[in-house]
Amino acid sequence: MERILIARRLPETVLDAARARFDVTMRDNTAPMGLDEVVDVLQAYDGILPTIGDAFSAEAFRKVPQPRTRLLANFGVGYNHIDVAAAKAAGVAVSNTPGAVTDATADIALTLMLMTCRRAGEGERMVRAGQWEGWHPTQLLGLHMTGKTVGIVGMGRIGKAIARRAHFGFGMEVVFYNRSKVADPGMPARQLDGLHEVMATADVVVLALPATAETRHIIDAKALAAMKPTGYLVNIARGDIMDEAALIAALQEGRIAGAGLDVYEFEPRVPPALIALENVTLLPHMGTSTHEVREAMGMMAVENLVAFFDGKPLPNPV
Ligand code: 8YV
Repeated sequence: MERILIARRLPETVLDAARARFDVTMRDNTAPMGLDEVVDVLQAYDGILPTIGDAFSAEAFRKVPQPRTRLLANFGVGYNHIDVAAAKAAGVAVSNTPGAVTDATADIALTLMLMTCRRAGEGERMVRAGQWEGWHPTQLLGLHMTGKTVGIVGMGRIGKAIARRAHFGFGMEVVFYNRSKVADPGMPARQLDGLHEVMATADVVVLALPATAETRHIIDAKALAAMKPTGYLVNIARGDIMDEAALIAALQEGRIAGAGLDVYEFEPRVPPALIALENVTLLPHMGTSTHEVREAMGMMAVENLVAFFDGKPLPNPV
């Protein structure tokens, strides 16, 4: 029976499914695995179900060029904590959990859009602080999303799901940037040529790109400078696609209206400068945090492990 490491506590149904087929060790620790631990586990387990932050870097594979591990069945669609080329060179396959995360992540994008445009965080803080002195017509006025333009950066599964919600739910016009041509966005939407064109056209820009070497800091000072001063930025993807220092500067100088963030460049470190800003909504990476979705992600990762060790094709290869 293959030895499998599950890198965090997962829902019981997922653990049961894994235990029915494998010799499972569950790592009961919420912190990511650092380099030393990764080096150890690559030598000790046939399969690993890792997740965000676990350091499966090129350095780890340099230290363990012939690992016992043959599959990293990642829990999550994003796998920027795994150096896939280095893993493959060491004979380690990688899978992820697309599809399972799409709707919940799109929902968090809409949550952040609404919370930020409608100043819901500010309002809640006011009530909790006992500072609400009663309704008046010019209190906490925000942006009416209905009829405005949303600019989606990265029109993959999640980008399309956000666009659908924004268009059909809020009557928003959709423009988007995507590296390759998107033949069927699934709703009325205009693909613009350049990233900066989307940043400049949208009232609300939503980042839905994977983190890769090419997308690192794609949202830099120049991209932010293209935005309308009344524009809002929402990031539900990965923190390092955005130059966080440049975003903070743009917010502090009032060059954009606000931001809604679920992810951070140096997660879980959230810069005090962001926390100090009223016009920013800050969530602790909650894109997929529902019972159903975490269960579905876990089941998908386990299905990849089972298929792989049964000698079948990986359902979700990376
Ligand atoms: C996960 C995510 O919860 O799927 C992803 O890429 O960002 C989140 O939904 C987290 O990354 C665990 O891997």
